[in-house]
Amino acid sequence: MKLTLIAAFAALLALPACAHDGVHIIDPYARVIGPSGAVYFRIGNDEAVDDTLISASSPDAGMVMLMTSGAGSDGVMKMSGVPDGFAVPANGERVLASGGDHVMLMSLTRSLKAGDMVTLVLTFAKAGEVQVSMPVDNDRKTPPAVGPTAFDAQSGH
Ligand SMILES: [Cu+2]
Repeated sequence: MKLTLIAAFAALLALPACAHDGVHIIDPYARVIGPSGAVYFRIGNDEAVDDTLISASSPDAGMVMLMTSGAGSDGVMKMSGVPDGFAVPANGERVLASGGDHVMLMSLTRSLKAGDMVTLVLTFAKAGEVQVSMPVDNDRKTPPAVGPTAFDAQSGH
């Protein structure tokens, strides 16, 4: 009995520290061009209910918006705001990636270079606030969520 308890306790300790309130942020990074930037990451949801990323803020930016990139009806790639937020399916994942969904940083409060850390506070409908830090990495490539990566080279995201 005692041995079983110790084994169970050891297994608990081995759990990753990110098991908080159902959602966790995977592989976040920021791409910065001048006074603005775009942040990409994956959102994992371990809960049996859907969640939604409804807003974001950052001490490093004057304004933060949830945005998506994609081709308009005229075929031209453009960005637009996502007022309803990013839905994250139950027991699933939502990918924010170059050429698609992203968190936009505007009016950066300091100049950021490669390797600098950026802090984001993400607000989820169910999980509440999740704070995440990520490096600036303008060279990292993620697979485009939608459309060609050519848009990426032109706009910075
Ligand atoms: Cu944008």
